[in-house]
Amino acid sequence: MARKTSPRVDEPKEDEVEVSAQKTWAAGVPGVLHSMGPALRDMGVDRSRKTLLAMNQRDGFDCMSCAWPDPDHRSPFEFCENGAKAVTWEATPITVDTDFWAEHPVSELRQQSEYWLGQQGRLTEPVYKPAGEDHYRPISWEKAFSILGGKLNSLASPDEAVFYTSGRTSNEAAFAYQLFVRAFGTNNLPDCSNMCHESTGWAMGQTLGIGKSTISYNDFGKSDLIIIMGQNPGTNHPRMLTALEGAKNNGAAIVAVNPLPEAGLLRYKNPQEVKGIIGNGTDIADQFVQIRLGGDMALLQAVSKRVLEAEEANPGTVLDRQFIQDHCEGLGELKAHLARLDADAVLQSTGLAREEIDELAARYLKADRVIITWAMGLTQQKKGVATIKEIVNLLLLRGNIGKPGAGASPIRGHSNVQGDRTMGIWEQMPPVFLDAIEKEFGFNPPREHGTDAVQTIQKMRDGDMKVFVAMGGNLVAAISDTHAAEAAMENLEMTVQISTKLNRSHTVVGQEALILPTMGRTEIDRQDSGDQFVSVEDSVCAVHPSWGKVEPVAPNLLSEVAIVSRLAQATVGEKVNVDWAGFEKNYDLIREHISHVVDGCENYNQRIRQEGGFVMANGPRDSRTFHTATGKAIFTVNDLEHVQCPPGRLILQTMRSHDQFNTTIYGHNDRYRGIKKGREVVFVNPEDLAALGLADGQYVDIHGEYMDNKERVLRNYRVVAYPSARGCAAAYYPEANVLVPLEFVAEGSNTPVSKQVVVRLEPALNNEA
Ligand SMILES: Nc1nc2c(c(=O)[nH]1)N[C@H]1C(S)=C(S)[C@@H](COP(=O)(O)OP(=O)(O)OC[C@H]3O[C@@H](n4cnc5c(=O)[nH]c(N)nc54)[C@H](O)[C@@H]3O)O[C@H]1N2
Ligand SMILES: Nc1nc2c(c(=O)[nH]1)N[C@H]1C(S)=C(S)[C@@H](COP(=O)(O)OP(=O)(O)OC[C@H]3O[C@@H](n4cnc5c(=O)[nH]c(N)nc54)[C@H](O)[C@@H]3O)O[C@H]1N2
Ligand SMILES: [Mo]
Repeated sequence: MARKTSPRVDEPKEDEVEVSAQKTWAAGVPGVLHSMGPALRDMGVDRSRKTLLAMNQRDGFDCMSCAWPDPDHRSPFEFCENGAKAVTWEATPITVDTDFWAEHPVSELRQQSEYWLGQQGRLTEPVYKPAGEDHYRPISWEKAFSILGGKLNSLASPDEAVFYTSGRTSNEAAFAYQLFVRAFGTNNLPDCSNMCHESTGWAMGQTLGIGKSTISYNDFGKSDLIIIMGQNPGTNHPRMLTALEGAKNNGAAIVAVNPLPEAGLLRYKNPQEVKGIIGNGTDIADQFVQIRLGGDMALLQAVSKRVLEAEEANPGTVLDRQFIQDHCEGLGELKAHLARLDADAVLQSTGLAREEIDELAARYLKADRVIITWAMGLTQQKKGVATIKEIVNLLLLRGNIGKPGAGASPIRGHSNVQGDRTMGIWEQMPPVFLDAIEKEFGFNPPREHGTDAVQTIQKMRDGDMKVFVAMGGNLVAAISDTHAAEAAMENLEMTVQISTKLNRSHTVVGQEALILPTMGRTEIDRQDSGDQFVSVEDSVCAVHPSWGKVEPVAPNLLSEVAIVSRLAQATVGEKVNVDWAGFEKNYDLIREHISHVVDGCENYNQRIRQEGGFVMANGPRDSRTFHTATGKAIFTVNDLEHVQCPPGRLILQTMRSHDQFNTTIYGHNDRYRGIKKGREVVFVNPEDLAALGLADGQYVDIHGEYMDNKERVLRNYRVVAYPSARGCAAAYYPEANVLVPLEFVAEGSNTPVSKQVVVRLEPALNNEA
């Protein structure tokens, strides 16, 4: 198929980066214009209208950019600038044509940037790279499945294969995929969640009995105080700003805890309201707590301690004693532990003044209904699990779980990462789930835990893995320690990517490699029984259908469900009693099985068809029921640990710019932070620069420092003087993954510690002033 338009790859040169003052507000008219521009340019009016106006509507598709929930009353423009970018990126009519593969050897593609790869357009046909060759070549679907099925069946053990999932995959595709993988015989089902909210899952699971948000969308409007920790909603969950503005209008106070003064946290101009268009917008944060990287655990302990002291001063007036008595355990231990909290260690760890902590505590004490939200700033910390347990401690003290306007709310990343987990994409699914599979399908799934993302790379490195299959995503770029991860991938016999577009993981390959192109969520999914919808679960456990709206970009594309169904037939065939072919014909059949297997999804086919779908049951939220070992919510004791940063070093976080979706680079600007035409920048506080003898605009090499003493370095980064917390620097992910050691993981969740890398900046070798 010929390309409809040639790709536009306007990549800036390294030294073109322009830096201007950071913005103090987010969205507003420029947000809307920025969102429509690329869509109209790349897709034309008709495709833009069909996609943008169908986003997040009841009969449309679920936006694939993030897992932010939808309000009951939706605006006709229920999308944001970054959602529009995600849709434009997927629904582009530009395609990779057949000649492309002969023109570009894999070794050449490997030298290209993520941006360039994404700009080549949508993948349209299966391609195969045989061992010993440097080119992919187009092949038929039948051939592709027979190569992969044959390879999988030739392995000495099913555990020599690993099946990764990224979080865009629908519930239907995810359920079918994990079923196939378990029927094949392994629990090696790592996912992007391992690098994302895994710390949340563990912390909330152990203390509240469920790893999901305990609020629903409408709770934002009922809250007195919303504390946003380690999250940049202006860029990563822009529609959250509308909910925050609504909460403010209802009288809520908002506190932002972040080392960076992120634009969306400070001020918001709602593009859907007149005052957002012509006025100054709404001030969002009432208090900005500029914390040091990794200081949140100390802050939360200090606030809880103040709450307990207030109770001691005025017994019976501060704690929710009834709630604690009926529903919680462990308060005595927490009290004893916090009594010993070292106030100096808190100040050192947080970098805050005592008064700032007092102010936050006073706000917490004044509020009857408190929500705490968080994202990667907390989960990707060495003490991420413990920090989130401290959020639970603080909320439990005043009964802020399971009442209107209150709760613990992790804000998920990928649009269906939560649903994928619900459907069984996890290397450690509990026995009840595996029992239900056995009962439904009559085969005994493996019981031994599989490997998570980090363990997967380690096993590849050690030669214990042979085949890697990815349902979406870009693991080699997303995981820590890029060079180690690349070497591990290249150590494999076969790598397989099921994807919409090219990325780095298609270029760092095993001896043999396959690319299986798939349809995206925007596209009409026609099967034998008619047009199919799929379903997804958002951050607050609402499950709803998603209908594709535009013609698939190429006739030869298969849906994710179809790919899984055919791969299963080619691999496990009749060995298990599953109607794989039927799955592809009618997704209702998959949903019927989901009803029987997945707890909380009873009558799935019927409930998903109700207006707006349905909300998954949630013990803490609905009835203050806690499915922990003891049936109680648990106060936990967590030993404070301070991030150690030797003199002359900085702690570096790796984060997203405004122009990217994870490893997908839409462009080279980071509008709110004042960066244009470049990503190779490192943000440093001006006083730190002075102390280090460095200057704004200077080029430096960033050296990672870790106890293994391996050289990890990013060369030639432009220093940007930026009002970050003292001692804390920032650079963009995925590039900065080069600096994050594979073995440096969060305690208890094995998530790479992407927000706490000790680095040394040195004047760039090849660019000295
Ligand atoms: N447009 C767009 N939307 C996205 C994504 C995207 O890439 N682009 N990615 C999606 C995914 S998968 C995810 S998981 C989410 C990610 O959403 P975020 O978690 O907002 O993503 P990050 O850019 O990693 O931002 C982390 C934020 O935490 C702060 N932070 C870092 N370390 C600390 C710390 O120690 N303490 C505190 N209090 N704050 C800290 C940073 O300054 C930054 O504001 O977004 C989702 N939505
Ligand atoms: N240093 C550092 N590392 C991080 C993070 C960080 O903050 N710092 N964040 C971590 C987080 S939170 C996450 S979630 C991971 C993300 O890790 P991944 O989920 O693995 O990465 P993505 O970049 O989201 O994957 C993008 C690719 O998915 C494919 N794709 C897009 N849509 C579809 C679809 O509908 N179907 C299929 N089959 N494929 C599709 C496209 O080929 C695209 O190139 O990265 C993690 N890595
Ligand atoms: Mo994520």
